[in-house]
Amino acid sequence: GVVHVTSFRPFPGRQLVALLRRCRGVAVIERMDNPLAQSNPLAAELKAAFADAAAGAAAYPQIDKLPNFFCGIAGLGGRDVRPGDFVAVAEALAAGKSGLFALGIRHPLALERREDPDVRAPHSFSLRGHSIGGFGSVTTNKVIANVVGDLFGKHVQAFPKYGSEKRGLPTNYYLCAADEHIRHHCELLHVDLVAMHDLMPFAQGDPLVGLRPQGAVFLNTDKPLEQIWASLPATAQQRIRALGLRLYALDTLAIAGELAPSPELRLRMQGIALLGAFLRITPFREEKKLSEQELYPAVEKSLEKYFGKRGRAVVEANLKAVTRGFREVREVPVPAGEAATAAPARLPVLAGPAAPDEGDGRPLRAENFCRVLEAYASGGEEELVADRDLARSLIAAASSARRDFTHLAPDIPEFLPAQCVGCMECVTECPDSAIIAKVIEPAPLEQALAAEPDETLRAELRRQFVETQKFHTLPTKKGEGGGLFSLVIDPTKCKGCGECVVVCGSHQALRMVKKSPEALGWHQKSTAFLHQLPATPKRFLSEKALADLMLSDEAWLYAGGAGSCMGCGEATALRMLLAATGFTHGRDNIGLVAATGCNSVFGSTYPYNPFAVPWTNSLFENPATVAMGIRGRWDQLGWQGKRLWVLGGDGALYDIGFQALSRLLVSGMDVKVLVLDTQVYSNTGGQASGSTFVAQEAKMAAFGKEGTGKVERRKELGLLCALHPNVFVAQTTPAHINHFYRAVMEANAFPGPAVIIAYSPCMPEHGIGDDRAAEQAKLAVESRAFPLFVYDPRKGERMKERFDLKSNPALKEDWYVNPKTNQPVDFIAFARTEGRFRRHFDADGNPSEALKAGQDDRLKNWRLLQELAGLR
Ligand SMILES: Cc1ncc(C[n+]2csc(CCOP(=O)(O)OP(=O)(O)O)c2C)c(N)n1
Ligand code: SF4
Ligand code: SF4
Ligand code: SF4
Repeated sequence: GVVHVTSFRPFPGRQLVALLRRCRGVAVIERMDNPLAQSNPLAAELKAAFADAAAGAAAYPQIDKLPNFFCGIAGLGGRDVRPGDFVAVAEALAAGKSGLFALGIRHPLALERREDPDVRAPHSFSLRGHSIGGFGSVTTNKVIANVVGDLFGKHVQAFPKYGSEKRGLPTNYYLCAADEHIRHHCELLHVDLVAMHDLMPFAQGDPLVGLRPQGAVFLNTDKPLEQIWASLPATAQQRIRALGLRLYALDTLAIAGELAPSPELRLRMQGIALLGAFLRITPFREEKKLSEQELYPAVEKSLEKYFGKRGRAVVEANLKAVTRGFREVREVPVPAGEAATAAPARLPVLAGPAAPDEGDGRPLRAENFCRVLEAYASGGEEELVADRDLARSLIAAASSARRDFTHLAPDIPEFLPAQCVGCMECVTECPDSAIIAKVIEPAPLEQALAAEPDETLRAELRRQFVETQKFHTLPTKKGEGGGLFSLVIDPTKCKGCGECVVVCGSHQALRMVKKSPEALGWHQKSTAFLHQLPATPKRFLSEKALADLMLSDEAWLYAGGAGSCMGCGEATALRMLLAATGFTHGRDNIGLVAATGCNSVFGSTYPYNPFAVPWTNSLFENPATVAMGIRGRWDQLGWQGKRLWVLGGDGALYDIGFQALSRLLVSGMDVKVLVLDTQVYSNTGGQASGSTFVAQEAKMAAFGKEGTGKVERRKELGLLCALHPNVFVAQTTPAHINHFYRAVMEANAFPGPAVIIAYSPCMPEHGIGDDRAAEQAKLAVESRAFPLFVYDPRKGERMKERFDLKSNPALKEDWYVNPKTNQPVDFIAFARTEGRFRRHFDADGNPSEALKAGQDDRLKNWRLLQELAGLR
């Protein structure tokens, strides 16, 4: 039998003893590990309750012997707890085993899962999806669940795989429909339908695992029907034949591209076409004898529920996508014949420039770590033995360099060298370290080209190197000899956000193109060629031209391959922080202490770590405290020169860890702090923080019948920090390259604590396009939503000497007026461009009273800053 404890306090000791006293053995399964304790908490309390009963405590049932306690740890490494695990526990218990066991991992204490029975109710139907975060699959799955529940009267369970992947990265989702209440909750291994966003899942494991004979496979592909079969790996063809699977295909991206009301909805909308295909290829509609037309009202109702708040046009576009999915999904003919037996294609691990290189005798050995990376790349991570290195979650430096994103995005930038001026903005702003630039002297370039045997390729490679004003004309005039500038887009790192194209702007030296085997082949070749060239000679690097920092190898301390969303503003801020610090202090003199938040999640999703410098994460609330400890020890060791940075979101540093931050600031210790200000708790889905703007719609500050978004005024963390004794403070954005770099360099040089607050656009929470980070940050500054400032306590006795507002436009005015439109760029103008304020505008575009209050808050703040800077 099974007892499920739902209330831990007051502990139901008497009741549990009464229920279990006749059992010979009791297995206690807890989703945690309490190292060095007597037992996990539930097991400890249960044993205590039995001890009380044995001692004859009042009101306890009498017992004459104790059961055999068998205590288990589940869920380590985020592993699923499966029906087969319960079978293994029951068998071990029946065999009289006692003591401690673990589930779901490879470890001496683990019970082996020999089989994984199908525990679904009879006539259940289940779907497993293999998709990409941000493709709308999680929402689609919920909409499908609603429709199946409403229209077909089924019990439905729909959920995504629990994990830390953000937008743009592979993920799974599950749906189960049954005629009775669904009692299991685990990742679905026994399924009737597998849906795939493309062919990638075949390279990452076995997406057909657990698919029943005569089941169905849905494939999103832009290939013509007749080419689809040939594009499948041989092992997949063989399985499809052997199991008699039906194969369906649809180009959902094309449908979304034609129907999406705005470009940023294109990726998110493609998932919804699957709903149409689902209704067509599953048996539900026929069982209920519903016509196509009878489906749509229920579909519309569900779409209204999920997309209604985005407006009628979005609901209608989604409904059209469903209709087209229903009508256009095609069955792919499976040709007769034998398929060759071949091992499943596995993704090779990239040979990265930053190889894990810890030597023997160190806790993290290279061969171990390559084994881990290979296992994760090919979907074999469950086979890894939970040894000492794995159990401590140690990750080799810059291991994310070995992660391959080549097949994630549909588009990739193309470089048009003739238009490039070498401004380095694209290299600096790319959140994924995917653009690499170099300046090279003509002789070594010719030497490298000479090694290329293919003449056409050689000519094409040479064409990529351009004579720019900065690196060629000016040095030539000075008689120093000019250099040639070039950049490449590493296809294994680019997530296709398009931000580089936006920042390149009127230079028009970058444009997005559809990925093709030719385009990818070219990017691979040009990237390999650039990597083998010598580093940019030092004479082309000047501390005055800060945008050029990333030409230097020392500045390259954040590898691509992190799990951040496409276009994430936090990632750019982190890269730039490391570039400026590495450039002046060197990679061996930097340490990072991260607060839990997006930065720690995309920065340490096992086994991928983008940081080439030591990094640690303790808790959400305590990075400042941990850093004080590290600083103290470093100083004892005489390591005063090393720079130590705390990283954290606004949730961590404006709110939950504010007290610890304040303690650090008054301590005077030489610790620097970077606040990644997204104005919400991004990692947990956008709860309001102290930094959220007035009127902004966020969780805990909802917009609707009960509220108008955030009502409290914004907390100005920068000012609060500045009023601590002797702290350097800057408020800046990664889009203001010089301001940002200068602030970091000053902070590093400041003898004491320093705080940098970086405006970090967050696509899903701000409701902006994946390519908008830099543009929205600029607008936030222009509109006084987030003014730039630097507070340097060394600059003088009076506040106005220490407080610098330079780099904001129209310093003495309330609002900056855009010379092109002649319109003031006020907070309302900024709000108009972001989804988080969308509902404050009526159909005619008039702002709400609440948004006007938001504008008032920003103006009051700006005037206070002007006053501090002596401008009012
Ligand atoms: C004490 C504590 N409470 C809650 C959480 C769950 N949690 C993890 S990250 C996070 C949000 C982080 O938000 P923020 O600091 O703004 O960083 P962002 O994700 O926006 O970068 C929360 C609430 C936690 N880890 N610890
Ligand atoms: S599209 Fe995005 S990820 Fe790709 S190179 Fe440009 S900025 Fe980087
Ligand atoms: S932003 Fe455009 S002009 Fe500037 S370096 Fe990049 S490609 Fe060249
Ligand atoms: S900060 Fe926003 S954009 Fe960046 S990873 Fe987190 S949720 Fe994604």
